[in-house]
Amino acid sequence: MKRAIELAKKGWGRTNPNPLVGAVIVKDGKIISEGFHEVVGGSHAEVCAINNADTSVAGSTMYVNLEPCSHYGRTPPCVKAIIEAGIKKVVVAMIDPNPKVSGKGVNILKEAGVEVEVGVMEKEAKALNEIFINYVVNKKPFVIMKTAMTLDGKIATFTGSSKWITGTEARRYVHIIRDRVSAIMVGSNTVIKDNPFLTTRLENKEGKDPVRIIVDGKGIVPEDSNVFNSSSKAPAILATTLSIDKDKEKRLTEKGVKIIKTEGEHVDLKLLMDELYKINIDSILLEGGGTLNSYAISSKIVDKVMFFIAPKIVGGKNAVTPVEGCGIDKMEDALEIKNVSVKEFGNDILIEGYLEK
Ligand code: AOF
Ligand code: ZN
Repeated sequence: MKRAIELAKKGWGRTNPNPLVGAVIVKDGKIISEGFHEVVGGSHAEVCAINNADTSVAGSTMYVNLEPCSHYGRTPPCVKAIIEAGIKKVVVAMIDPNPKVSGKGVNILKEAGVEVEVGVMEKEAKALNEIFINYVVNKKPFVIMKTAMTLDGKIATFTGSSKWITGTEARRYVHIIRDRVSAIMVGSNTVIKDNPFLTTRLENKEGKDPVRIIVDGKGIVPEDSNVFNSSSKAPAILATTLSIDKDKEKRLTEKGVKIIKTEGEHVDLKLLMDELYKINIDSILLEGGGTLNSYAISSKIVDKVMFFIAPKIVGGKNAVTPVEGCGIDKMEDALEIKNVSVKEFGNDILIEGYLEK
């Protein structure tokens, strides 16, 4: 199962909004075949493993990190392929949270006389597919708020200088995350101040750019900003309100920018999430700044946080912090981060954890 999970990770950033799945076929104590889900719409991991076998898989055991599917979707059901191949036993890490499958896959296998064991490395399998689980259960994109701050909690100096807070290893990891998620989201201030491309730059692999989402209620982001003019194949989305200038909206649309509008003075982030879910965006890396972060937290759209901390002190009471807005008044109301874990990147540390919504 460990190997199946390792294989599943090869699909990172390519299977969205579908799950990461790996499958291993074992016969007489030896691995005789392996497969993983490479790309959304492509063959499922189980079918890849069966097709990749050089010898007969009849009488073998399959290890797979997600319950085999029972439905006709983009591809025919995997349970059918497993039964027809004569596989004797299937070891599954977790039941599929997708209501189209959930439990039905296991039942069909059992009815056909295939032995099934469920729950092997379940915790690891659920962590691996946290984005997919949230997508099919909550029908929302999984939002990861990422920030890089100094030891004294600043995301820039008082003059706005922010290049660079963290070192190369930490920044490289952020690009790996950009490669895995469907979209990246920033506020208008970040685009105006930093003029970022919001693309993925990896060293030894071709990266996949995420869809670039700019939250700009007033419609003030300049049309010549890099996000609207780069050669990236990934679409740009401007999330704004009805107050955007009609001619500007027209010109941006002609450039290929998708405009999503909500009513009211500010972009309604919850409604925006519903719209993004509808276009298959299963995950969003929220890269600030402080105002959008605060608004995202108060709108309860954030699922996970990633705080990179660099061992530097910049000071300054006007230097911005990762979460601006008004803040809460009582410490007992502070947002608590659950399942906290810590990683090191060079001299920087990363604290990750989850928000209860
Ligand atoms: C995958 N890859 O390896 C497995 C999946 O959209 P479809 O028709 O490809 O079906 C997707 C569903 O199939 C998915 O939500 C999950 O429930 C199940 N298993 N999906 O994309 C795989 N094993
Ligand atoms: Zn399947």
